[in-house]
Amino acid sequence: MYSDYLNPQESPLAMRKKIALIGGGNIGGILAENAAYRELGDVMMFDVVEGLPQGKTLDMAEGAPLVGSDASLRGTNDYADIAGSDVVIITAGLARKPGMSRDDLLKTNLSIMKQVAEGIRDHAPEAFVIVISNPLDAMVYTFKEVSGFPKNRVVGMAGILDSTRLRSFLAWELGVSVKDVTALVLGGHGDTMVPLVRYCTVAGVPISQLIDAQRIDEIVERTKGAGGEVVALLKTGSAFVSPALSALEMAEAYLLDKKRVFACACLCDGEYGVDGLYVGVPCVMGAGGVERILEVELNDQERKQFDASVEHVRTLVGQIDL
Ligand code: TXD
Repeated sequence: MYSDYLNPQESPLAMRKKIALIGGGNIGGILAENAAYRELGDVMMFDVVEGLPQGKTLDMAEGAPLVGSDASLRGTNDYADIAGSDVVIITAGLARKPGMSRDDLLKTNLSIMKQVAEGIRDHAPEAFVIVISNPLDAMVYTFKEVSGFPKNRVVGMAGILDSTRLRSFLAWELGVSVKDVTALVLGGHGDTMVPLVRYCTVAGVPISQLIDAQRIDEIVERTKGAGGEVVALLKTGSAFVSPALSALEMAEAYLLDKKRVFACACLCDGEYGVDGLYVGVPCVMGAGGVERILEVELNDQERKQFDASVEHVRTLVGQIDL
């Protein structure tokens, strides 16, 4: 029985942080592997499928000597095992199939998120929670409402992924290092997302000086459709490596108090003229979780696109019956 398996590092004296992963599927597996192998913290993977989290984490734990990691990796079907988690990352829920929008997942994933929120509220009430499940803006809102956690400890992973995708496309276009490209994508995590081209740079140089306007528009459209592009190719699910790596940047910023600036789905209470909704905005992330939201200047066109994106989120959230 798995419960007989005792990971020697699973000691009450372990000084590592504890990272719980709710959902042990495609993204959950990448999260577990990278979090443990980077020794970001000890990993506890939860899933409703018997054996899935136990088997995945046992396999990873057995490979640990090859990467020199001493972080523990455990799987469970019991929420009690996430007790004491510093960070909880939620991927529980269905993923898209070709032809589906993120919004099509609302009904099914809403009932899952309610269950997950209760489990985390009851067993890891002090954790910093990163929601990944789609439709993201509605799922993170649901978690906040059901759990009652403070807004600085509930955040959605989306804009950082969309911004990262835009960074990649720009770097490939210009033949430059991805390290030197910065990009910012705000708004809802869907077709109405708002890539802020004016704030995209290569080593501080605005991309408008380096790429013609028509090509920039094409790259912006690819960014908006990037998730769907992967779904169409995979046919059996959605992107899972880049989302996992994006969420780990957020978890690391919290655990190591890095004061990173990311576009994340944060609860806006008046910022950007938005009240009581989670939408993608730039925030400072550190030991205080979402420590503050940065309000950047938007021109008329950007403001119009942002407001339209917010309205889409508001309509989606309006369908939630808690
Ligand atoms: O940028 C973003 N936020 C998006 C999010 C990027 C990519 C994927 N996005 C969404 O993440 C996707 O649309 C899904 O809603 C989630 C998870 O995607 P993943 O690809 O990891 O899905 P899988 O492989 O189907 O894994 C989901 C796991 C699976 O193992 C189920 O058994 C489990 O969730 N599951 C549950 N775990 C806990 N509790 C409950 N109730 C539950 N139901 C299913």
